[in-house]
Amino acid sequence: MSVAALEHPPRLWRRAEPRPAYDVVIVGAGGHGLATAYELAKVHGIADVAVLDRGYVAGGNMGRNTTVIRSNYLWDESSAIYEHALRRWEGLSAELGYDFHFSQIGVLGLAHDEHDVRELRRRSEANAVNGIDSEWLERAELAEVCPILNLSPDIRYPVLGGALQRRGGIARHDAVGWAYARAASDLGVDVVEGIDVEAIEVRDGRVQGVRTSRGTIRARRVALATAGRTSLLTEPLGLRLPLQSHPLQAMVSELLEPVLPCVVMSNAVHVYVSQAHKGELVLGAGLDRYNSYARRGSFHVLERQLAALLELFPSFERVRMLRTWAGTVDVTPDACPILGPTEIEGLSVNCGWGTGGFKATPGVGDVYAHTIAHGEPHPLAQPFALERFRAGALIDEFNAAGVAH
Ligand code: FAD
Ligand code: PYC
Repeated sequence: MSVAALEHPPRLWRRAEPRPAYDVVIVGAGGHGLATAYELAKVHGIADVAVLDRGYVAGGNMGRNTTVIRSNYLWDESSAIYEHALRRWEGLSAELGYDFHFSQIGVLGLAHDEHDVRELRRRSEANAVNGIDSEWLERAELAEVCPILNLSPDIRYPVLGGALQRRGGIARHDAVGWAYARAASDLGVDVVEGIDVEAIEVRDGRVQGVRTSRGTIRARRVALATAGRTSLLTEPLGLRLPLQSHPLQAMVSELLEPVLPCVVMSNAVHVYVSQAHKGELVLGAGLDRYNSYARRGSFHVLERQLAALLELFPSFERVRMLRTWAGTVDVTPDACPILGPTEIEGLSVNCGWGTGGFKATPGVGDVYAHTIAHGEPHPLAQPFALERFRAGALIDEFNAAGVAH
């Protein structure tokens, strides 16, 4: 391939100026907003769409996550939507014409005590019933999957076994956002960066549009894809969402030769780690416990995750960390999303993905687009309606969420 062919084009998507009116305004140019716009245009023929972002494409959680993709959730409702997404991931690079390094290197969840063993085995069985690949591996079998993992019985929390989803993996998160932005833009969607949506305009119970830092934009339908900042837009409408926003931090190391063959996650000692294609270790841990919209977190969370990393991988002792950052994640009382229309006609919400929405991106795209296009939830979204908090039909996925909350 010539050097010119390898060069990145100067712009991937049109630099759009906001127009005074659209059929659909999507707030948030993270993966979810962009994937939704793409599906609206491609599948439903609705291209009179603007995606508005106060920052830049994939500058929110989309470009800040640790890129773990898997579908091994416990309950039928959630494993169905995540598996739908995983199947979409498997063909997505070809569909969008962009190589964002989706790699099914496998995701291994470790068990360190009897409770972990019971929960991971239970989840593997539940996954098997739903046709989702997940294998329980005894300690002796783990060395084959991850030779550098510390399997000594003499550590603080010895590894007792693990659940492996071989079809799980990683992808380059920001490039996924760029791929969707380009595809949506090519289909006529306006992707507008640097525009703050200050309020949603509602009259007589019906959405009218949005008031932004660049003037009012009228819209028949407004769809939020604003993750940790969603309540800021819904509260003034009297629409209270059971969401708490927390910082979630991550970090990357210097570049290493390939050493880590799969994603490894441990809820007990609390760290999760993978190796990106370029060679960095990408790792994270639990939430910062307090509520905050600030995209920074506390040092002790970083310190503890590094201690956990060294316990599991003593060979990383001299690895230097290059960068830390944080995103604002939106956590619900059952660690599941809120997805669907609201009591305000024309307004729908997609939020509450918390620490796990990157993997859902392509699934959210078509499920949310369907919801917006038809004014009613896609069958996969139905269990995730806001109504479940009134009805008490919660879907507890805290164990499968993979991040201590
Ligand atoms: P975002 O990408 O955050 O997009 C929301 C956008 O809305 C932002 O760009 C923001 O600027 C914009 N916005 C907000 N308010 C306004 C406004 N008023 N006006 C205009 N624009 C606005 N998930 C996984 O599946 N696997 C992981 O390994 C994983 N690791 C994570 C690690 C970290 C450190 C973090 C922070 C998150 C992680 N997640 C993970 C969660 C995942 O990143 C999110 O659930 C997912 O990216 C949410 O996608 P989104 O498009 O809804 O949100
Ligand atoms: O949802 O798998 C996940 C995850 C891993 C790290 C953060 N979230």
